[in-house]
Amino acid sequence: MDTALDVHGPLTEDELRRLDAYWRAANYLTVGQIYLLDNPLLHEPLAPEHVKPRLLGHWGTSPGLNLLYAHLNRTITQRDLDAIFVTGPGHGGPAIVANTWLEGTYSELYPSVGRDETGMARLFRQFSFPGGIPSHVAPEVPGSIHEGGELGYSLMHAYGAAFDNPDLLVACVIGDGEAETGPLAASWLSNVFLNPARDGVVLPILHLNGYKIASPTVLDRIGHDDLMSMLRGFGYEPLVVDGDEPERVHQELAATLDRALDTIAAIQRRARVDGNTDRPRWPAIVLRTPKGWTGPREVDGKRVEGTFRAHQVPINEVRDNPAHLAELERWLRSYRPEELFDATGAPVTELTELAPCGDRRMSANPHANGGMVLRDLVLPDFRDYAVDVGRPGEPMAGATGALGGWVRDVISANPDRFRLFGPDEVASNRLGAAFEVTDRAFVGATETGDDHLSPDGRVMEVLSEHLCQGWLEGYLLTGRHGIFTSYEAFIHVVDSMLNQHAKWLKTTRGIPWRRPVASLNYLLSSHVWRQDHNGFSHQDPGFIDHVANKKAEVVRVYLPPDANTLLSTMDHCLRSRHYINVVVAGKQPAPNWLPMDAAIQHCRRGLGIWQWASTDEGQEPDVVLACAGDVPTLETLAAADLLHRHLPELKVRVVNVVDLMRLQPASEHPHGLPDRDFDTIFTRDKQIIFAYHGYPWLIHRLTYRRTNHGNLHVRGYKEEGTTTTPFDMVMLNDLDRFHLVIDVIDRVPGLAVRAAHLRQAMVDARQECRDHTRRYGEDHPMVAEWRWVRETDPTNR
Ligand SMILES: Cc1ncc(C[n+]2csc(CCOP(=O)(O)OP(=O)(O)O)c2C)c(N)n1
Ligand SMILES: [Mg+2]
Repeated sequence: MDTALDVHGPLTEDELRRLDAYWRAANYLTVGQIYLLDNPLLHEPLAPEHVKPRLLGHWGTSPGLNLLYAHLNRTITQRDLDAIFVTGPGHGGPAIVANTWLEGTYSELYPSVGRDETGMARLFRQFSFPGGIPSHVAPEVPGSIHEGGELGYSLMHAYGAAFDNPDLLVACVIGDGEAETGPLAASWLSNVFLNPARDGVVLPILHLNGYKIASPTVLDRIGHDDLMSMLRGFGYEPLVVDGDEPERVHQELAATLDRALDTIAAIQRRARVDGNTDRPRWPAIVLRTPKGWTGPREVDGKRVEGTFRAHQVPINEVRDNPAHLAELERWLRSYRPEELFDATGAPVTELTELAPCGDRRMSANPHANGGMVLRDLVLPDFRDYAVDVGRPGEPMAGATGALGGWVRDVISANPDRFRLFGPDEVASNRLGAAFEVTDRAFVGATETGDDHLSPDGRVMEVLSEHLCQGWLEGYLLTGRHGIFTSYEAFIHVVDSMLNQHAKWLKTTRGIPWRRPVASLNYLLSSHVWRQDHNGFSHQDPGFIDHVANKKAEVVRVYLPPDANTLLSTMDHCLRSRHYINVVVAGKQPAPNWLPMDAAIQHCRRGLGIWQWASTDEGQEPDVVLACAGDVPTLETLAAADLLHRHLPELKVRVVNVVDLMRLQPASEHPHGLPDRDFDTIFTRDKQIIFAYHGYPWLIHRLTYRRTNHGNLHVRGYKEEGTTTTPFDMVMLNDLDRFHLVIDVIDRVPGLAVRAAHLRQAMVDARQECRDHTRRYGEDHPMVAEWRWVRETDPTNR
């Protein structure tokens, strides 16, 4: 600030001067990170060798982020707020890094980057530098729960963090370009699910700097009134700060933040003290300031400040172009670093005093390092919810229905740290028992006849897979637990979000100060094989393939074949940390194979021989029938039954796989079965007919290094489907019992001739079953009523 000002606002002249100095310091440190290799305090005239050879990073968003960070610090200190900062335009990484360094957190966690001249030089050098730190608000950045590399998820992460955190303020900066993404556009709805009494608060701050990379932003150009109407329509009270004169903007922003925080406090008081649960109108700030503010106005005759040209590095070819070098030096010196840093390079006391202390610093807030505040779930004993399996295949019961009772009691036992998320499918996925103890969270208007809606609900149902995923990620990253239940086909909607979360988990594993968080658990029901109401559009088991591409140490895929194995699997998943667990299970009535003890044993093994279904005990098998998934397991057992009846001399081994990653070699995945064990179970040279839930190629990918891979033949979903009966679906994909028998006959040496009659009978059976569906509209009794009848010793299961 060059002169004393006559701008009115809540800041005294001294406060204004100090806030502005803080902002200048953060801006200086941001530009330093983008440009400088050396000479961090400009003690010498800037020379080409002081400048990085590759100029990388994003300047445009940074001054706005720095401004907001400094002002939030002021309110945190003044009101003793518990606050975290979510940076939607995460490409503004150097801005947030600068602030964490000013607060001291950065040097506490990375002592080699101290708050002195040497540390500052390292801070600058490491940014976007080989072997250094990434350019975004990546996991390495203290206080970050949101890297902001893939745009669109800031506001949903912010809401996820606020749920069940009544004292937390989540300040969420949303890029105006980011606001054009589908996920962000849906995120405004989140306030309808936020309970002002029980949850914390999100303060959305739309950073309307007018541009994205190369174009103006839609929200900047639809006109002020429409933007205000949009935000009001979503239930917010928009508060606008608009300007390009620093002193005026400082005063306006300080006044606006005060107003927003007063409103928030009043809303919370109304809900918490007066018990008023009406949907409040939460404040949202619109900050309209120039993109690349305080940067070069013009470069090479073209306007830069306040345009899209400020997005990344506004002055290029600095090492070779003396005019550019001079312009960079002028820009850096415009922040007057000599006033901001002392002789040692440390920020002057006047600045450090402005930052909050200890855990109140947004960069040190424990909520942003969720594992630090994570508490284990109280888990009821899943054995108490077991389906009583007397003999294999009985009783018929839906797996997710059996799980529902346990999930209900998990909700009851953990009223402040567990939620169930789903796009309107909790009841449809047979987890409706949850509604015996809770409701769907909802603070919108309710009408008579609505089913289980309440502001206190712990089931988060919104028809947006993006929101379910984003809320859950935010909830997990701030130290809580949850399950996301969805249709198998439509979970692909969040493929890309899963990528980002998997990257976050992988990276944070290698950051010592980041504590492990609870796993992200998907329960995919309504799966490919049982789309009785629906059809081809609802049939896609490829999410598993997508997940299998991710780093082995963070992904797990489970295909429990029945209710008891599902219970055991989910208990395991909710206890696990820092993984992405994908569980696929059926919701329709289906045979149950294993009593609870055997189910637990089987899940511990991950895959194993089902002795009771096999006929090879004590001998070499002639063929291995392997299966993974509930429907393939049923077809495999029915095929084993046919083989036993018609070819009693054939020695059949039945292997079931629950934990798909067991198929990989131990060198590829921590769950991988050692080769010797794999060879023992799958043999080194016998034919393997593998009935798999999803696309067959995945089984080949996972097993291609195994000794006996050449004899492995996989049946699975091959993109054939329609609205038809369950058995017709498996027939359409050649996964049915008759086809599996045909596969055995065709593959096992010597059978082709000997079993020609049986083969023909199988072809005929398929035709008969197909005809039956066309004539009667349901499956033939020979399959619908098939039950496992072979006598077995129950202790062998
Ligand atoms: C989903 C997604 N699409 C595209 C990009 C590439 N990208 C990076 S920054 C950016 C522009 C962002 O503009 P805005 O949100 O307005 O941020 P700011 O102006 O503050 O830099 C784009 C398109 C991305 N990171 N993520
Ligand atoms: Mg923008």
